[in-house]
Amino acid sequence: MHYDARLHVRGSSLFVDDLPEPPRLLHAAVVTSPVARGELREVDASRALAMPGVAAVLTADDIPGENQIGTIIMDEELLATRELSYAGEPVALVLASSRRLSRRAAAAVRLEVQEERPVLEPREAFRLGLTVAPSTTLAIGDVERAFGESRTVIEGRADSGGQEHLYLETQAAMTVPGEDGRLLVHSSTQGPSYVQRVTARVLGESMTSVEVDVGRLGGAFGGKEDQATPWAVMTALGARLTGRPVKLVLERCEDMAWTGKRHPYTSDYRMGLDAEGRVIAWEVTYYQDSGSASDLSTAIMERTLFHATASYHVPNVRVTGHCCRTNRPPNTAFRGFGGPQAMFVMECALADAAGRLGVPVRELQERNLLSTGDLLPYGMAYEGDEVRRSWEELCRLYPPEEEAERVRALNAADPVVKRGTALMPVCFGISFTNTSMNQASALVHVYLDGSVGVSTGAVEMGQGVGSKLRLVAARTLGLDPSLVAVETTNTTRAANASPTAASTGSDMNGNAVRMACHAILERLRARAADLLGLPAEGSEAIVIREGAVLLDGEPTDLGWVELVAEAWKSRVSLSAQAHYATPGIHFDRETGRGRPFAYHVAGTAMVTVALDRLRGTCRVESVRVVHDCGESIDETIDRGQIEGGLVQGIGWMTMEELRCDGDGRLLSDSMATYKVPDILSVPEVTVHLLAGSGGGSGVYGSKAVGEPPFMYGIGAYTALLDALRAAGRKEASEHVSPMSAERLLSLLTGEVGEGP
Ligand code: LUZ
Ligand code: MOS
Repeated sequence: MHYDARLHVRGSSLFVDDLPEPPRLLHAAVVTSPVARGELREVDASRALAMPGVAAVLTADDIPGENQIGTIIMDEELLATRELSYAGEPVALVLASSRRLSRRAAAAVRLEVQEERPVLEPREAFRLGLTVAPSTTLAIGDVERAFGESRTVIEGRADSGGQEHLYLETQAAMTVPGEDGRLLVHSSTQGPSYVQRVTARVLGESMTSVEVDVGRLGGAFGGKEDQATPWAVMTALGARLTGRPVKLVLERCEDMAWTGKRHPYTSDYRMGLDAEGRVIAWEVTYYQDSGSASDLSTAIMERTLFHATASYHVPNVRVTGHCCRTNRPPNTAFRGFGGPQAMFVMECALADAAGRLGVPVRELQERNLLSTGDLLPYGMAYEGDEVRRSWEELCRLYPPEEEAERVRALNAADPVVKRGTALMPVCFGISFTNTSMNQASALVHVYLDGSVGVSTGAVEMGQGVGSKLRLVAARTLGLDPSLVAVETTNTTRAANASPTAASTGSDMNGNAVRMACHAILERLRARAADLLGLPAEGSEAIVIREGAVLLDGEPTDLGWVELVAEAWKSRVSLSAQAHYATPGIHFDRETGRGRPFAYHVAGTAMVTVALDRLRGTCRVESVRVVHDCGESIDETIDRGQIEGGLVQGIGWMTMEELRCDGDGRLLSDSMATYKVPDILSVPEVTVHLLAGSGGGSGVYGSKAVGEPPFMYGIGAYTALLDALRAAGRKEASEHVSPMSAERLLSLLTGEVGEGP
């Protein structure tokens, strides 16, 4: 079970804002740009500084080091100097004795700004030559020839909207100065080492003067991979310049308005099919709304290109991605990281093609599913068989013809509610696409009472990585999990760690924990052999199970605690550090060829929806899933990830709609104006774990689970297309998600909606 659940249900888990407040604490508030685009002429803080209790107002001029928070491309200032590029861009930091005073003082800082016309549409940005990086293309086969040989060619456009992360805990950080200039930064971040590095850069100091500690996060979903950093750096800057502790916790509306989201995409596609319905040519141009700075946009576009063919085999592909610079907050990582946007386009095109050919979508899908050995557009062969096996297993459990028949019968009997059903296969590559990031470390201590402390770079954000690491340590050492404690994530115990992201947290950190525990175990077994009077090779026959030391499977007089004490007496180290690097992966960006992923995770969902043709409302009634977890480390946690992911995906596809006004200010900046799935909108979900799959380089044969289930949500969109057909709506050549109630109603009434 999720180890933290005990704490969460009692309200006793500590998040950044729950940490004891040190004396002389200053509360920070951020003054941000009121315009989406413009020039900053002057910052007048005099009225704020005159308020009793206001300690300082800091601007870019106060930064001792580099005013730069970029990760991949160095194009983002911590505090704006002159150019303002989105509404909500940080300009100044106000430090005051209370949270409320900090906000009042921030409102009293006067900015003199020359407003300019913002660019808010990615296609417009591209036309104007505004991009955050050069465009990239991935190609395989001969796409022009394949179009020439195609029997059917369809073309279209598919737009998917952005998505607010809506982590329960908003962005938060607190920095406490220590002795000799050292800073301790508590941050709600997925990437403690990023926070450490950027803090040192901005302060112009060494990384050794910054210690970052992370207990747990109240959710992240990618929104704290990169974008927890600026807020943490601001508290460190404030602490450095005032010598006092500084805390910054964003209000919900601040967080929603100022931080980046899932990238909206607008894409043009062309698909060629042969006479048998095989997709033989696939061409897409993706226009990504990157926002005003690059952030992780280029990495996200890379994952989009890699997932251009989704769960299908297409021999001739040419896909191009443009990362378009708009005057919106820099968009960022979000569960799926560009994969969902790519898969959405593919599923839209298949739905179009099926409509054109007059065959059920599932027939086209099935014909084109990836088989073992099929080449993916980045030159790696698909090595698994779970795409087809999960599809077949789902169809065995829930024959789709029967579901289609059931839906037809219901639709015939009901003039108002029209149901629709769709299958959604998912195939998602596991590893950071940037090969270098696929490394992790663990530090394990066995204490003299036999208990075990585990530190890694993995961040617990609710996903249960801590629980999994605990099970891995217990399993490797042959102990009960109650003996194992997972420590906070701290840059002094796990250095240069990759962010906990890309679904790799348990795989990589788990493997590092396994290696470190194994090293200690080897020493203990050698010591046990000695104590039992065996020759050195005798340790082979020794096993520790449930805290007992077994010889050839038989109990001995030696127990775990005794063995640990004996090892210490003879001065054997009871600690180990291990480093894990995912084996066998590489990618050449010049040629677009390699083996970027350790493996793929696959599964298939059947989604059935009910559409009210008078009200435009829809309900996702059921989702049945066959999903591959490999040999699950913890089935309860994995099922939680599958259910949570697919509900979040359904939200993205059917209700979550970001709106901003014509000046680029976010209108949907609260829970009253931004609709997310709630407990009442959760469908009946049945999850079957696919049996008998291997091939995961996850720890102990398990597979990554965080992101892949998100994309089952796309099935809600295609099921709605099916329901719309039943409601008599003609095919449209443009696809727009989310299929919000407003959009559904405008489609049903034939009026042109406003679009997201
Ligand atoms: N983060 C990242 C990710 O930096 N690289 C990736 O490939 C990735 N994939 C998924 C989620 N986060
Ligand atoms: Mo992520 S989108 O794995 O931070």
